[in-house]
Amino acid sequence: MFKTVLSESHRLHFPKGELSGGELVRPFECPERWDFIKAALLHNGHTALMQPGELDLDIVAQVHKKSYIEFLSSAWDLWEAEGFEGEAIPTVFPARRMQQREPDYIDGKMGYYAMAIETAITSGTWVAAQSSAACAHTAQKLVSSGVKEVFALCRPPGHHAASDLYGGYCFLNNAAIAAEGFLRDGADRVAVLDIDFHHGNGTQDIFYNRNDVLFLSLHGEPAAAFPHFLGYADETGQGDGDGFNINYPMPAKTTFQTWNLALLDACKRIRDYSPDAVVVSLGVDTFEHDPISFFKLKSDDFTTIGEHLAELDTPTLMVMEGGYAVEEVGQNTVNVLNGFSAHIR
Ligand code: Q9C
Ligand code: ZN
Repeated sequence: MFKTVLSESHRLHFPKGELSGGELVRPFECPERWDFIKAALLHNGHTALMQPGELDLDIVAQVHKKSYIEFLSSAWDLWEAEGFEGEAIPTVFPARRMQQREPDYIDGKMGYYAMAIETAITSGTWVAAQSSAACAHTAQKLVSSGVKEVFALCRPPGHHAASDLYGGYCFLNNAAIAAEGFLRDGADRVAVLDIDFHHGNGTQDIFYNRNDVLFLSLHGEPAAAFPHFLGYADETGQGDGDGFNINYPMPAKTTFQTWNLALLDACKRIRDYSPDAVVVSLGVDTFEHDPISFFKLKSDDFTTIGEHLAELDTPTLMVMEGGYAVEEVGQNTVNVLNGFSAHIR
């Protein structure tokens, strides 16, 4: 049985609008995702639920820049103080050949720290983002203390958030915070395996120059899929991190047969690295009916994924990322956990 760390505070982040196809639509990343996952956990006998402890701000500060944390914690207040009526969304960006300096004015700050604008900031966003990170951190502590089946039901997700960038529904990088936690608690090497449909640009960026965290990501190829500007196979790391970043971009309509070959290769690379802990950025937006993604995985395939993860035979933390086929997101997620449970020693 999995132990799940989760917090009702996720509900404090629920923007009314997401800019998609030129319209403000109801966000794909919505509170019901969490409800369906929780329901599926209980339905499958994973009844051990716990709330996170206090968030360790030192660990957050290890992953994110001080100025970015300051921005996230004050953005809504600055936005409101301007008298703006809508949710906080940027309109202007430090594009090519422009200055990369943080402006004083909130409109400028928004664009300075955004990597995408579908993600609105609202009054409860910062508290919700911290509660999500706290779930990852508390869950990591459980794994470090020897608990074998641990799931951080993080919402909002985290893997698009870099040290100083938010977007793609993400604010704090929960998986990176967990990885740092493992290192702090004695691990020499940690692998972060990102199986969300989207490239984990934030996590890649955070660890790009380091060899104590191996980052591997299976995702829709950037030429066709969000986040579009990172995630190519030739991004292999830099400096000390050279060779410790591995991307598996795949084209539209990729089926489990092909995707699984990438997973098996990633598992082999993880074994060669011999980490003390594995963090799985667990997105289930690879599902065939996901509304914003283009892979073709079926519900049963998620069970097989869990089995392969168990075969790594390494202390593992599952961290929730994306998955937007709301009614199926719960069972697909729990299938991964069930496959893992059935195969761990
Ligand atoms: N019209 C995660 O899965 N927009 N983030 C895609 C939709 C952004 C996904 C285009 C998708 C972000 C954690
Ligand atoms: Zn995703």
